[in-house]
Amino acid sequence: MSIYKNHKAIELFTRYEGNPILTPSIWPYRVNSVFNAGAVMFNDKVLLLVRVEDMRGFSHFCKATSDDGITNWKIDSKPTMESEVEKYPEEFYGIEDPRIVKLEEENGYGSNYAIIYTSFSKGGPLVSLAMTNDFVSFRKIGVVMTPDDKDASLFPNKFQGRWALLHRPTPSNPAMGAHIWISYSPDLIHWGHSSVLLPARQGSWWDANKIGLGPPPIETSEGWLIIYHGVRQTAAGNIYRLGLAMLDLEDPRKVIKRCDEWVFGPHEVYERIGDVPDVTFPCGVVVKDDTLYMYYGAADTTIGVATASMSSILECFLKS
Ligand code: M1P
Repeated sequence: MSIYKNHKAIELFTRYEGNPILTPSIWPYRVNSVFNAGAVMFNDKVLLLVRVEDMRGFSHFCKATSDDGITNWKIDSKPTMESEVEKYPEEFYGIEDPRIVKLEEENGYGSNYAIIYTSFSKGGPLVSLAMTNDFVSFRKIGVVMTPDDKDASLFPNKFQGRWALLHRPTPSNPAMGAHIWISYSPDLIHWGHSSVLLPARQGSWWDANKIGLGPPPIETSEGWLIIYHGVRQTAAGNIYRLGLAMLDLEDPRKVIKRCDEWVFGPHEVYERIGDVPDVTFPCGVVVKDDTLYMYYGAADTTIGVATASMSSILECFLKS
């Protein structure tokens, strides 16, 4: 139920009327919350790698699959990918917010899928990488960006022989703003040639001071579509809304366009009330025909899905 009954703000995405589609109450084991899931098409099903927060407050990942990406989710009966603190001490306080990318070029690991996620280390959040072919066994590569850094994803292909990573380092001085950066690597391990790609705006903008990547970059005829979150700080707390940008297909350091208005934000009760109120936070999409399915964490408690046609998304770039 929306609290904005006759609200005239037009949002690009349409929420599934049965939202939220995944909740802690349907989980096969005892959990606090399920949110911020990576998404991919796998064996003709939609596969979500869901961030699950346990009753200690630590997160792990659990797989859920569905034929239509909306209903009849089959959820693993136990955690699918967990922290391994002995081998990977950076995962001390858990693993969070996975983004899944099907790699289209040889990567040296014999794996098709990269999972880029936040490890919550004793030194703060950082970016980690794991590989898989089957979403049953995972090969962890380890840390790729040191703290504080999160909200990261690879692109599926290399650019002039180098992998590219979008990520969001947080400066020690918050007044500097937290921006989306791009970095490059020849081998997925050694990263550099870093630069700010999308800066957080300032003042009263909806995406002032802190932004972060949402799902992995989406290849379109017009460029790499980026869905990102902007964090509006208010006297009542933060509001996590979503905006769009388009990057050049050949050279993603070039921002072709960034839309001014947000395209999605917390309206429904399950988005406005939860462990962290007023949060819409997608980490994964799948595209089927002309429809983009966006899976988003709602109030850090449940998962919703919203859809938009790719053509209507591309039209946004003509308008603003
Ligand atoms: O609570 C909202 C989100 O806060 C963090 O995101 P960011 O650092 O970009 O503000 C993350 O912890 C995320 O998991 C969480 O949903």
